[in-house]
Amino acid sequence: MRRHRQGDDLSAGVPAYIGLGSNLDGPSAQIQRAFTELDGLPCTRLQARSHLYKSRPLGPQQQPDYINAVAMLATGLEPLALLRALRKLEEAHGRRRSSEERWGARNLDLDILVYDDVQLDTPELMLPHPQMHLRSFVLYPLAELAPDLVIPGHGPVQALRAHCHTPPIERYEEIANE
Ligand code: A4P
Ligand code: MG
Repeated sequence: MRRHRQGDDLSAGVPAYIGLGSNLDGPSAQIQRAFTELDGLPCTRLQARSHLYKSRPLGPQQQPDYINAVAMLATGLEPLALLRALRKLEEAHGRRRSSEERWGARNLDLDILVYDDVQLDTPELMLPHPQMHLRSFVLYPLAELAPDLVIPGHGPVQALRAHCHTPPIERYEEIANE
């Protein structure tokens, strides 16, 4: 997974957890590609990735099921620089925000769930992600990577997952030709 790139200061990296979601244009392939692309961001490496999970959409129901996963990064990018880099990846996957309804179908959604111990409350970036403790499609994959991680004000991921059943979720076994 690791590729050394000259000029990267990897020792300065902090842990950041990214939620990946897709329900259009071959969702599992979109997510797999995004893992590789995350590992290719400047000053960033992919430390770990969860399995893929499948769930019904939260929000408007007239859209395909979602595939979700979580990636753990070590990154030297500041939070806003990371957010902007994630937006570029979303756009490279063909995502066009202006044509989307809120919580509507998308090729790729990349949310920063947790960035080190940073807490932020601005319209552009909220950390930790404000809905993460309520969402099965975040908590199940995140619990694989960081069960003891404490979400400020809510508790450890593993305990939150044990009480979260919305939306119903299952591990997604990859099938060729999806
Ligand atoms: N923003 C603020 N904080 C953050 C953060 N921590 N990470 C801002 C990323 N973005 C953050 O996001 C809207 C705005 O949130 C951005 O301008 C950003 O600066 P967006 O990606 O443009 O739009 P969105 O993702 O449609 O909006 P929203 O409300 O964040 O949606 P969610 O919460 O991402 O939910 N059902 C299933 N089963 N699986 C899913 O993955 N996803 C959604 C979208 C709905 N239903 C789902 C799933
Ligand atoms: Mg988003």
